[in-house]
Amino acid sequence: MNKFLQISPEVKKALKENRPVVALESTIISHGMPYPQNVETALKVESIVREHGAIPATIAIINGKLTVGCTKEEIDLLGREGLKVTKVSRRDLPFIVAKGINGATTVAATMYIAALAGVKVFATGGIGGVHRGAATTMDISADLDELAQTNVMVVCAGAKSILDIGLTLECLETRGVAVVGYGTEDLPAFYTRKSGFKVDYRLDTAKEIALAYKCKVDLGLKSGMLVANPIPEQYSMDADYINSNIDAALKECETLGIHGKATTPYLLDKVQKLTGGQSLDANIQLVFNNAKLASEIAVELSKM
Ligand code: PSU
Ligand code: MN
Repeated sequence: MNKFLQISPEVKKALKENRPVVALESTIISHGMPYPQNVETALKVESIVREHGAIPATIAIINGKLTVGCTKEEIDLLGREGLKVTKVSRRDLPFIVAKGINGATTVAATMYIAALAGVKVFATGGIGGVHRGAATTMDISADLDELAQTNVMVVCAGAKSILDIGLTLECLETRGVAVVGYGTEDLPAFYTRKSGFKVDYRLDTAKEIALAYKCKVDLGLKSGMLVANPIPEQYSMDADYINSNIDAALKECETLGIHGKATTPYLLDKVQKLTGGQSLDANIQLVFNNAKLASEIAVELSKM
């Protein structure tokens, strides 16, 4: 075991017994949602995972340790401290570990730590991708390169239109990462069920998704897999409404000259403010929905 890993006794036992475990990220807690909804959501997601027969493993850096299976107190701390907690992507890991401080892990860093611990399935809301205007800014999330090299399946709600969805798909294709649509041919766009872009493979059951992932591993292909799960109909937002607010947020981001790792959290917060919290509600519901699917996939995988 890696000397910086700290796996909770419950997760350690589940992994040893080959029982289903679902990884959960922490940037979504500290930088993706306001307090106290962030903590409430994180704890509820854990209980949804349990209700569906898997063990939740919220991942973060706590006092410099790569922690797999945060306690309730640690989740509360990550949520309360919010933006004060360093957002940690792959490149940041050694520095936060060296300093022995706390860090909220992005999809990339969470995947890396999950793989070190032996967790195969990870649920979140949205991944980072190719930002709009990336042709000049080169703003492409490290999440995409992590998906290219780390054996963890990520269940998300598709790509948000704060990103350039078409270019994000191109980047994934180049990196050998398949995008699976759960019960859909159309890639979901986070707040809405459709983006107008096609997924690579439509699979309709958790079992089929688990089998495809198992075949990928058995083929010796070292990469992630992206599963896109559409937001439940009753929580999906009007496409024109959300997109016009995203456009306004993007414009403001550009005017203020926000760039680098601050971009994604800024856009998420701005969109939440512009929609009066409506997008936050949708965000919370889609995370619940992804936690359920990821748990079902982890259960199927543990039987194979
Ligand atoms: N998209 C969301 N919510 C989030 C994020 C993305 O809808 O919380 C977070 C995830 O942790 C993701 C990170 O890995 O933002 C991507 O940041 P960046 O674009 O800086 O790589
Ligand atoms: Mn970026």
